Amino acid sequence: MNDKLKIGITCYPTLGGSGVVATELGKLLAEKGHEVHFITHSMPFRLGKFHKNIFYHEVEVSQYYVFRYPPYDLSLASKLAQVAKMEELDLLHVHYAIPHAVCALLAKQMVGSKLKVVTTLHGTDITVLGQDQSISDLIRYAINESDAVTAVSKDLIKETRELLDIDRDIDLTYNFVDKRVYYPRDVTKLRGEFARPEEKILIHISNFRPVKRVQDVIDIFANVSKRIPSRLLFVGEGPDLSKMIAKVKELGLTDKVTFCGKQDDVSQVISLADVMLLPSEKESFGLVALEAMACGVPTIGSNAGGIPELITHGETGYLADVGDTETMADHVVNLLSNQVLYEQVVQNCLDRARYTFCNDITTQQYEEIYYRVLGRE
Ligand code: U5P
Repeated sequence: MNDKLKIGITCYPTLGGSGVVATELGKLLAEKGHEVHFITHSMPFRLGKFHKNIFYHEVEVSQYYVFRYPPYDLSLASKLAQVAKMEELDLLHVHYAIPHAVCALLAKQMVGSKLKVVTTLHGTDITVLGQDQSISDLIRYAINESDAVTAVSKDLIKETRELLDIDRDIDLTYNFVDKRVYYPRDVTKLRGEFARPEEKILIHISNFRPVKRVQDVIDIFANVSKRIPSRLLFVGEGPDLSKMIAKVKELGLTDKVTFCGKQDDVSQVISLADVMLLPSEKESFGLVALEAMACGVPTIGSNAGGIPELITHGETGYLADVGDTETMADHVVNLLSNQVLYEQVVQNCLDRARYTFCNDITTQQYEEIYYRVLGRE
């Protein structure tokens, strides 16, 4: 089946794996000829330039004075219904159960059951909100009433079933990277601006939330830098950033660590690095590790959540228990001290990213789900 669809997409448009994946998926669907309507509170940051077949509808929140809290969720539901009607959308693909799936289900009630709702679970709505009794019934409702539900790792599916007592079908749709954007680049010149030729570069990219355990990144680097000449690059910003800047100073590592801040396009900076560090406490997938893998940069991190589904220990990177920074540092040193092993691991990364997590596979998988819910298989 290859008829073209009209798809509404709602996601968190700011930094974070779910918004990035939703935006990239929308761009790829548009390239395949589908009409894609982003319905969000601000422009998704990876949307970038003008694209044929992509439309953007901004959700404006009413500031009417009787509202103690501006009702974003109701404004979104109403906008989803409005766009669905006006543009004759076939379906809404919403990323995150709360509030997006709930809003989409309300829009569906307003528009009629021909409008289908596909919900993708990315993590936080299950692993954090799912534990909150006051909201778990609503999340369960959103999941059970969606026409299809997908999740980005087997671990997340398992957790959804256990925490929320869900037994409906959930499709596994791993995250993906666009191979035209993430590939190994020759960055010799740029690298010279960050490190001396004998120095190795370690990188960490995140939203600096406590769950990312950025402190562990510093501990790993402090250990590694005593054993091999190396530097650390941090990309991104978030709640723990200032604490981490202070920590780096306290440890006397300021000369070896660069905080690059938030970057809109990380594909080039990743290629500067020799390894990626991802020691998270929880991670439903770990998109940055995949972005690194596609650029030929192995990840050393924790075996939390969905990370082991992405990183095959000993083949495309190395994993240790959450908080075991010593073992992680040993893995970094072993890998970076053995050129033959390093080249093999890099090759494994490139193959795995290309054959297992590539944009073509995932886009087709989502299309099949759309056709299935619309009864057009
Ligand atoms: N990200 C950026 N710029 C930054 C920090 C993060 O684009 O400054 C992106 C990562 O490249 C990744 C996403 O696509 O945000 C974070 O995903 P995750 O690793 O939290 O799943």
